[in-house]
Amino acid sequence: MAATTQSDLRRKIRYPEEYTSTDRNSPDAKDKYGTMYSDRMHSRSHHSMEAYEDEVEDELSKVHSGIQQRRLFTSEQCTEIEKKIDKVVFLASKGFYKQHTVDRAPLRNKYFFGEGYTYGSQMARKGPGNERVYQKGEVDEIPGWINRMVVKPLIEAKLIPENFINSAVINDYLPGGCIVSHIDPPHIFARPIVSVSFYSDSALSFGCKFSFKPIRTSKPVLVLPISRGCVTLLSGYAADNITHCIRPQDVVQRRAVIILRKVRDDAPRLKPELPLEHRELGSRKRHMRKRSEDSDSDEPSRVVLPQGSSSGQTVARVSSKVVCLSSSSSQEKTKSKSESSGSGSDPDDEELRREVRFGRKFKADQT
Ligand SMILES: O=C(O)CCC(=O)C(=O)O
Repeated sequence: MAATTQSDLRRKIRYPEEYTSTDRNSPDAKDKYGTMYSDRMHSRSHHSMEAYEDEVEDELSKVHSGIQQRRLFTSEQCTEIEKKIDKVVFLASKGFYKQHTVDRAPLRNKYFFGEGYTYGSQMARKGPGNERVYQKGEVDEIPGWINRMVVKPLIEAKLIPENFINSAVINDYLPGGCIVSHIDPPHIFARPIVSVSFYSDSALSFGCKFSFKPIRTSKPVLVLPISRGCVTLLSGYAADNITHCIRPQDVVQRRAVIILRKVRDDAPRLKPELPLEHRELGSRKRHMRKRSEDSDSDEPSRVVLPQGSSSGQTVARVSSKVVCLSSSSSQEKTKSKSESSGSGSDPDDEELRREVRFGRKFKADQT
C-alpha cells in the first residue's frame, strides 16, 4: 500500500516538477505532503546528485522494508469498532477507568489497556531507556471487544502470532492533534508494533523534527498514508532506527488508532504503589513533582536516534511522546471510581457492570 517504487523515486528526485499529484493515496502522495528530499535536492550540485540519490534510495528502502500494511477491516466493521471506541470514551468521561488507563490532553486522549507505561513528562528520570511499565493491574484489562473484533482478525490474517498482544492503546485525536516524533521504547515493546486506524484517513510521518510555540515540523523522510481500516506493522529499521509521528496537519477530522503491542517479559516495571495508608501523601507528592516537571514541558524529553540513521538530516534528537499544542500541565487525569476488576473476570462483563453501576449512580444523581 502506498509504496513508491525505487525507479519512481529516482526519477522523482531528479525531476520533481513532473510530480504534482494531489491524491494522497497515489504513489506520488509525498509531493503533496512534501518530504525533505525535494528541498535537499536544490542545494546539490549535479555531480553529487548520483551519490545523493543512492543515499535517499538506501534510507527509503530500509524504512519501507520495515513497514507492512494491509486493508483488513471493511467500512462496516470499522463502524462497529468505532461505536466501541465511543463507548470507551464515554466510560472514561464518567471516571470508570483506573487512573493510569486514561491520559488526557486537549487534542488527543489515550486509553491504556492490559499494560501501561510512563513516558514524556510522566517519567521520573527523563530520557530514552527510562520508560517503565506500571505494575500489573494498574491499568484496566484489554476489553473483550478489542480481542474479538481487532486482535482476532489480525491473528487469522497471520499478521501476528496468537497470544502475542498484551497491550492495547487507543489514541483518540481531534483535528490538529498529534503525537511527536518518537521510537516506541525497544526495552518495553517487542516488534512488530501494530496499529489499526479508525474514523478518518491520516498519515504516519517518519524522520521528522518537531519544534514548539508555535508547533512546527520539519519535512519528513517518508509520509505514509494510513487510511481508515488499515493495519500498519512496524519492525526493523522503521521501528528502531527512525522516528515516527503524527503531524498536526495530518489530522483533519477526528481520528483514532488502536495500537497493539507486546510488552516484553523483561521490560522494567515501576516499583509497587505505596500501601493504601500512605497513598494520600504519595499522590500529593506525585502531583507536585508532575507540576514542576510540566513547567518545562515545551521542551519535551528527548530520544536520541542511533548514529547516522537519518540520511544527513540533523540527526533527529527528537522529542518523545508529549501532548501537542498545549502544556501537559493542563492534562486532567481521570480519577478512577471503579473497583478493580477481579483477575480472570471477563473484561466485557466488567465493562457491562460499570455501565450498570453508572446507570444507578446517574439515576441517584438525578433524584
Ligand atoms: O496514531 C498513530 O497511528 C501512531 C501513534 C503512535 O505512534 C503512538 O501512540 O505511539
